Amino acid sequence: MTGDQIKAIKDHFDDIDLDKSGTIDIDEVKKYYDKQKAEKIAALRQIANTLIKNNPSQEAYYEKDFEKRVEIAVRCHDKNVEFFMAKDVDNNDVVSWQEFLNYEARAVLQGEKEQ
Ligand SMILES: [Ca+2]
Repeated sequence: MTGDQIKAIKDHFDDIDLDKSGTIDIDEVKKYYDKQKAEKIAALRQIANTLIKNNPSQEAYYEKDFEKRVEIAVRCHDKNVEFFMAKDVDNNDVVSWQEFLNYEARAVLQGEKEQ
């Protein structure tokens, strides 16, 4: 691990740790993924609008398709939150910097090995 890699992990941690308490709780994780979900849904909406504009007779189909994709985005959000909280190894309901670093460092090293 280089200093830059650790700094990138720390920046990511600080992004999620909204109240800068040094630990991440489930509300902070939800807020973090809520933002991603909102961006994803906005992007899906824009794609649907473009498709409908180009092919108005298929509007009902594109609307259904949009709704399905939103459903998936919502399910992904819940899974992401659950998956994130699995980093809480000592089960005290918050993810500490140490837990986060251990997990992310492992992912980085795993990625380097696979390249
Ligand atoms: Ca916090």
